[in-house]
Amino acid sequence: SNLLQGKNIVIMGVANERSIAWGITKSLHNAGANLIFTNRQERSYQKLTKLLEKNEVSAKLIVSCDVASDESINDAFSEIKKNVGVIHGVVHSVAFANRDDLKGEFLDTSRDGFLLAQEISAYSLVAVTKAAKELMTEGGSIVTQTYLGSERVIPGYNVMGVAKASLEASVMYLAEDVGKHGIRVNAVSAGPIRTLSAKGVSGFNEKAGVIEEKAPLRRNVDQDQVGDATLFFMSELSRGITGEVLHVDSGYHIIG
Ligand code: 0WD
Repeated sequence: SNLLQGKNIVIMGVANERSIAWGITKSLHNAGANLIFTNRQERSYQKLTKLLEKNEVSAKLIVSCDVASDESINDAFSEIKKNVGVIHGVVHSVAFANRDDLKGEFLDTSRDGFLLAQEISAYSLVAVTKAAKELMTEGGSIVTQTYLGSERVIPGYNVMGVAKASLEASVMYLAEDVGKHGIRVNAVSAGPIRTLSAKGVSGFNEKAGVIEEKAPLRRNVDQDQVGDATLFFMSELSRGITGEVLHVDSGYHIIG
């Protein structure tokens, strides 16, 4: 398709081939988007350039960006402005919590662990939206990635569930602020997918098993399905939608 022909879209959070952001990359690339990537670590940069080469996807630009730092975010978007100019979309696919806080009881979460999860997984969307807005002079779409652990207690998800609740509330408030500039902000709530980050959450296999047993579609979702839902949010097909959380989870969230 050519749903995103001529659109410049920033993708944050490709760590490797299993990353949700990589599934999104494939969908947006196939829709004709020009892609700009940000990643945190040198290691991810090496992996990303190899992945792009192997899949014959050409990046317009790759810049480093640690969302823990306002300076890093501002430098990244300045560089994007200098090299690309106007952007039409941002995919925010980053989160982090200490491994120790993703097992046992939520009650044991430390002050630092709580704040870290909030900073990287929720506040980062606020800071990124603010920086990106300056480059979105033709309007645009911002899409983040969330999980059901924000709406109900999912054992082990703990501090990240609370951070995702904060992320989803941020989606609403940001949608209100940037809506008047023609910018939409939405979230995709994916079912469990085996990625580097998912390995840090205790009980992953059980979670995936429950989906196969109980979700209406009786199967797990993959990165490509999240990619296509994100493409919908990036494209004009979703032009009437903002502040929304769309579940891409085989329908699991409707089951009591
Ligand atoms: O089951 C799952 N895997 C689900 C994940 C279900 C529903 C939602 N999600 C969410 C995650 O919570 C996250 O928000 O999807 C998003 C992407 O997660 P992923 O694809 O599962 O994880 P992974 O492949 O590990 O990518 C996470 C990225 C990595 O990218 P880089 O390029 O930095 O290696 O988040 C990055 C992490 O390193 N990240 C950061 N990026 C910039 N600054 C930072 C940071 N400070 N910390 C972590």
